[in-house]
Amino acid sequence: MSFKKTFLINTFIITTLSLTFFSCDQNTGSQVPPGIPQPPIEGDFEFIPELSDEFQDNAFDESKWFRTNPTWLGRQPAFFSKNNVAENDGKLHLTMRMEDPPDSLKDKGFHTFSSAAVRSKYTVKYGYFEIKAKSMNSKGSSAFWFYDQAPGLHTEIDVFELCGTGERENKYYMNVHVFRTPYKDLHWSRGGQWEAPYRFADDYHVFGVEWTPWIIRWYVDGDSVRTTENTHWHQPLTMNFDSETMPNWFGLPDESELPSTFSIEYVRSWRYKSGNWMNEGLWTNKTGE
Ligand SMILES: [Ca+2]
Repeated sequence: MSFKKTFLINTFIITTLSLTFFSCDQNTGSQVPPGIPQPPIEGDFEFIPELSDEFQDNAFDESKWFRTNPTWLGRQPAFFSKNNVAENDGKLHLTMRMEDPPDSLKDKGFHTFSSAAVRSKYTVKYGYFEIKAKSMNSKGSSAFWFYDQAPGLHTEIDVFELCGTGERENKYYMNVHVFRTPYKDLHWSRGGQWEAPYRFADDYHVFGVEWTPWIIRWYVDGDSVRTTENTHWHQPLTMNFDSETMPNWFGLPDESELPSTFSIEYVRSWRYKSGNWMNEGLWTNKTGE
């Protein structure tokens, strides 16, 4: 068989397989891989079904996710309401709206706004994680982040916190926080920022984070936008999507902007298959600073 003929046949087979292996989501027109999704970066990865969801069922998966943050009521003045979390049209939706809080929250600084949070029931340490999402078109935050609190450890990795309108509407904020270590009870953070040539509330984009014992690297639509040394983030963390009012940072949303919705087309997660470092906490600086 000539090379050309082989090439043409191979091309035909690959094209046919590609068409066969990707079904089209009729609601959104997006491509949904029916098999096990492959990570877009190189590495010895395995898929984590417990921390992945295509949100195609129109039914919120209670086996994977809490419909709120079970240990936090929200950032005042907005309180987390389970009614603001919905799965439909192949997406997970988190909404912020004007709403008076229940009486039990009124003396805790909550008023005027309700918001939404989804937290994973599983924790993970290291891997590659990505979501396809569109931010709220308001000053309510849209965030994808990891954290957990334990007696001697409280750390956080923010893949993004977005402010949908105003002067920050194209700013991509990537912070890592340390609140507590076995060595020190002191909050500090290391921030990073990238500026997009578009508004995050206008369209869906793919946001990823690569978390290894050595580095944390952020991706937007496949391009690396920041890398920082991993000096402290060696704790199994929960995965979170939420929206908060940020009165001291973004400013409160204007009434005319609400309700607004942070929509997530999918979340996909992979962990590293092997490596002796998987169960080690590699503290580079044991003073906790
Ligand atoms: Ca979807």
